[in-house]
Amino acid sequence: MSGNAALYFVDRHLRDGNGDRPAFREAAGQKRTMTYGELADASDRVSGALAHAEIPRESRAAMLVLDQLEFPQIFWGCLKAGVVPVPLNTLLATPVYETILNDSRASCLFVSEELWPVVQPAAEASPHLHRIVVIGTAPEGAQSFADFMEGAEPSPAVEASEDDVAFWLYSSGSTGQPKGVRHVHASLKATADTYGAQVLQIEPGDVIFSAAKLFFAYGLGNAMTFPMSVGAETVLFNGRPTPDGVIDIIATERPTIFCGVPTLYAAMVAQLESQGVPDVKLRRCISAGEALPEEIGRSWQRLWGVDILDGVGSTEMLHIFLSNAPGDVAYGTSGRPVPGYEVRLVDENGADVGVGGLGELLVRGASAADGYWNKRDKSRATFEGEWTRTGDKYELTEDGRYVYCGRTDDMFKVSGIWVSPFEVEQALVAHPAVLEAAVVAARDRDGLEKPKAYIVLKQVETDGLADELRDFVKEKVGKWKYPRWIDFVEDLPKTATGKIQRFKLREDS
Ligand code: 3SK
Repeated sequence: MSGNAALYFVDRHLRDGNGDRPAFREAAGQKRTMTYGELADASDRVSGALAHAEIPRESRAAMLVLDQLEFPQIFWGCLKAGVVPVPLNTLLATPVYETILNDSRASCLFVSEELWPVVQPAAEASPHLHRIVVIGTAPEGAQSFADFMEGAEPSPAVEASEDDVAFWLYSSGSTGQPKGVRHVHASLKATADTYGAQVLQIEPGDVIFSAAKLFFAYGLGNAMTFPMSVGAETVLFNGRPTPDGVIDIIATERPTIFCGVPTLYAAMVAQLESQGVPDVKLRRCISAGEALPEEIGRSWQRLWGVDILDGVGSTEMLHIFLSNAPGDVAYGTSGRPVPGYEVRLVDENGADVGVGGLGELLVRGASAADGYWNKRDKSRATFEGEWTRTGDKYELTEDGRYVYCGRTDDMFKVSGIWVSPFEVEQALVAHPAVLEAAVVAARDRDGLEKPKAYIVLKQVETDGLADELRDFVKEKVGKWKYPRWIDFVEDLPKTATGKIQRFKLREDS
């Protein structure tokens, strides 16, 4: 039996007579729907069209695609063709897309028409791209998705080993240099069998809505592989998940499972406390991306009568490996290892750390990535045999739960997505008014981390400069990375060798 994951997640539903079951529905735009049978057919045709376009097996197909029906069609179509889809964060800036297109040497790009302007300069400069397929109206030099699919001969899934690389996801590194994380076919089923089946306990009758997008490993499991592992239905939303918009979608689409991140939960709680909760029965809510503040979990429970299961995962492990579980929730902790995963805490010398001590979290499980693309040193430093280093510091409590205590480096997450202080600093110093910049994580009113910048100017501060710098960072490195607070200072604290002492700024912030 072939190990191609598309056979299990897509075609199995046809064999089981479930082709008519609803698989995806869109909550916005054209509000289209798609059954499992329609997805099987569309992904066969994507596979055939890739072959017709002579996109070779194992080459990369970059996907800058919103949460819309074409996302699963393209993703599974690539797997069927043996082409490696690389879903990309839709919030990045042009220079980062340029880096990724060069690093991955993607031969093909699928892009939603709304996102074409931001990737266009990078796509046009890429020496590797042979084909650009735009979902919507195609500009010159590109092909529309409708044309790409027109008359494509369906092509069934190629034979693949479970250990063949199936897809990549890009994760940002501590220097802001994105790393291509290579995942094999077997990892998808491994996360569905562990977290999906045993913590989320997803069932065929569930309707799932994930505010975290499909390009993110967390969203890919929540909104695609977990529901597809049992024949459940997903609500897709192609817009920005604002608290208002998400509450509205829950009220109208009536999901049974909701997946969010702490920043969004905090904003939704504030809103729901004044406007009241829609009359919808959510049976499961989950959170990941960064540690959920205790008070947000408790308030959500009071409002909806359902706990938020807070967990921690990583792009390298594909999904959540440490989590609170139904009936076993301790707010303020990341819970216990998900069945199927083992974790360890180690000190700087690699010695195991016991209850009450602080150590780096290492994890072992079947969904670990095969390594980073073209980054041998980083792969060796992260994937130590069967154990994967997370870079997170944790403490183990007497009752076997893990409590998050920060990063081993300066990285932090905003709305569940990594931010490298170094990368934001580089963006700031590229502005003509900035002499030096240092960025640290500071906590907002909900206790969630956001970038704060300390800036030494070349000139005196002018009106509107802080806002101009925020826009500049958004443009250069990504929309979520801009500093929420900016302090203009005379100088920055430095070591004798000139390194910025971020810890001093952190004490201050
Ligand atoms: O950040 C997380 O906690 C996470 C969870 C699931 C999948 C991927 C990630 C990064």
